[in-house]
Amino acid sequence: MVKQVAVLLLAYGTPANMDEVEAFYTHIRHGHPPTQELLAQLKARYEAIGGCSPLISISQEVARLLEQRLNKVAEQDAHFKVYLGMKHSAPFIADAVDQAVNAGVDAAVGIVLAPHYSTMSVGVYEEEAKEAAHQRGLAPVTFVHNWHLEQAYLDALEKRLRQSLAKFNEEEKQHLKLLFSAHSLPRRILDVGDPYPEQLLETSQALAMRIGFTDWQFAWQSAGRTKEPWLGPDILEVIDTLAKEGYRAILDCPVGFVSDHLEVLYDLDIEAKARAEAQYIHFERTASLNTDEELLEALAQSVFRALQTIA
Ligand code: FEC
Repeated sequence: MVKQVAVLLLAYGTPANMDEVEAFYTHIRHGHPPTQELLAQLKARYEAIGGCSPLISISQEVARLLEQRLNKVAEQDAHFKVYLGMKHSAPFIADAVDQAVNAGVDAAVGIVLAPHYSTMSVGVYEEEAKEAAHQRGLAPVTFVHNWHLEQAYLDALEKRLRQSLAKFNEEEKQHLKLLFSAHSLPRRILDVGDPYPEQLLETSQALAMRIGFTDWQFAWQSAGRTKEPWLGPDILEVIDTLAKEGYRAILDCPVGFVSDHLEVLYDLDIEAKARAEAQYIHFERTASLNTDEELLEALAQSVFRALQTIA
């Protein structure tokens, strides 16, 4: 008999339009509404990228293509259905689980569209998915914790790094700093030995080695506007320091993100770029993976590996 496998493909979420920004922000802030000032600032960031983040449409396309890929490659005794669930906006993680329950499946695999594990990111998706599955009587969810060294993911980023390096002239390349960046998290994750910083460095190191580049460093980006300290240095500070050191070219590879969304289109393309250009630095960032074949391959391989652990 053909085994029915649900893949819960999970992503951050985004407001569908400007009217939903407040509800989205309140959800991110664990039910605490933002001040009018913070809300206005967030709305201004969405307006600056055209009013809407492409995160949901890209994630929906990834879900569709991943389902096709899994069914093309898989052996005949498994049939995959991919259900997209968001942490902070509809369709929520529980909605994806509902769909899987209604379809009646024999096994479920959860994977997040974020390659690196943190108790505060992937750990939360996992908890929510498992809780929803448990409450609704879905098969136990086997979770992919991280896929930050998956070959196809590294291949895709290596290709993008090489494409971006070609945008600098020879003189700029002589004095170019390569940055790798990811969403910052509150510094307290270090107290629990969270693997997030280490996994990000592993990805960065592997990529720098692949392209034979030694002048690189890691920078954090997009820290939340909360009172507690966040991991640093922030990419904006790093740009200022590099300007003082005389760098005139920076290439940033946001390894922690897979798609275009607010934190890439605003924080890097608008804010970081402006900060660099004000100091006469040529700033580029690698193109997002979005619906790239190699991203789909990395996700598919991770799902197959997870399935082997339950077979
Ligand atoms: O395009 C969009 O509309 C959504 C872009 C977006 C992505 C994203 C990914 C991650 N976040 C992570 C951690 C945190 C923590 C907080 C937090 C806050 C925000 C705020 C916005 C936001 N994040 Fe985000 N994140 C995106 C957007 N993030 C907007 C509010 C910022 C503010 O305070 O003004 C703090 C709240 C909390 O305690 O939860 C922590 C991590 C990722 C990467 C992994 C993933 O995608 O899940 C980690 C995309």
